Amino acid sequence: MAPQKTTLAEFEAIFPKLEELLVDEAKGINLPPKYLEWYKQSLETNAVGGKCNRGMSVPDSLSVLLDRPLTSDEYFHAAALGWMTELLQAFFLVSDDIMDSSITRRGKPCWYRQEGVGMIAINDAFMLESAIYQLLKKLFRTHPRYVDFLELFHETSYQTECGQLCDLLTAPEDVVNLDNFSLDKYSFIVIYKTAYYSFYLPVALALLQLDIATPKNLKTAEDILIPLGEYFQVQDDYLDNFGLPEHIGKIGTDIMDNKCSWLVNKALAIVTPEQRQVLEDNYGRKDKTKEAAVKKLYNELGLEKIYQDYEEKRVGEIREMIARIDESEGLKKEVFEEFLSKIYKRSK
Ligand code: GPP
Ligand code: MG
Ligand code: MG
Ligand code: MG
Repeated sequence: MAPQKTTLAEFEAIFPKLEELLVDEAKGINLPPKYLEWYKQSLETNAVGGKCNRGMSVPDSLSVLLDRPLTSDEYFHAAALGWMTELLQAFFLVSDDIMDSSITRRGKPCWYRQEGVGMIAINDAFMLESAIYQLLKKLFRTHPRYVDFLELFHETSYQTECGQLCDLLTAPEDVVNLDNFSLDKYSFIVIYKTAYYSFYLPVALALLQLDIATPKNLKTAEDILIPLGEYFQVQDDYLDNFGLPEHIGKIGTDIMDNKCSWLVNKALAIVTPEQRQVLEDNYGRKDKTKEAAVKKLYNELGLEKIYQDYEEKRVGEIREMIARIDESEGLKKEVFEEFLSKIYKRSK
């Protein structure tokens, strides 16, 4: 029998069961009932409502690896791991939106900007992270790879935090220094802040669930998923400027936030001295008119076309890497083909 792909509706249907486990745990320590509601609200607003590509890729990968549809128990456990990935992402995004002074997320005001939330969002972010370990303990305590699951979540968090650190330090609010940016730094930032948790983590989780996370399989997964994740973040940077807020569910802030974005790096590589001066004078300032001047320069430089060429070239290279995969220890090329087809030419 062939593998079966999960739908967002099926995946979302698992969430209430996990939420119940989490709420029971908080009830167990007598968290006042009104505050249980706060916790539920934070879980529902921040973990649910996204595309769930990361989360759904755990059951999808599992089904491809087994080459058949999942039993309901396999699906439940894979979806639970998927939701832990989404909780990790929720923890990151709630925090990231504060650090980036972002306005909207998934078409709504960022959590910290919602009525009555403010800096309580920081504690809510911590609790979203704790929820991962609560669920892991409740559902995987007896799995032979329990310790590896724990280490994987810890390691992935550390990697993402290192990427975020580099992202933030490369983009100070008060000093704009274009010499700080480079494509090498860019690669470090995006591989660590995005690729590990978004791409490597879900596949490593599926491999662990099946207990086929051999060193060789993990290495192969990493060798392909990290470039794939890097490409994904280049898309995110491209869409920050060229995407439609209605599509991406957020308003781009990279120019005003002084970000070491793929676009500014590409611009710096081709600007004339006059154009560089435009960047010097306008990049990284919290001023809509200055932001517009940078956007205009990006158009003049033809960054849209440069991006499209990059996309074609990179996707071709990734396809070649996938074609060379050794499947002898239970890994399947199709796991990676699925990822690639989901993100190729995305507009959101
Ligand atoms: C998103 O990058 C970054 C993360 C999700 C990692 C955050 C890590 C922490 C340790 C908090 P981004 O700021 O470019 O994303 P977006 O454009 O969605 O805000
Ligand atoms: Mg951000
Ligand atoms: Mg950020
Ligand atoms: Mg972005």
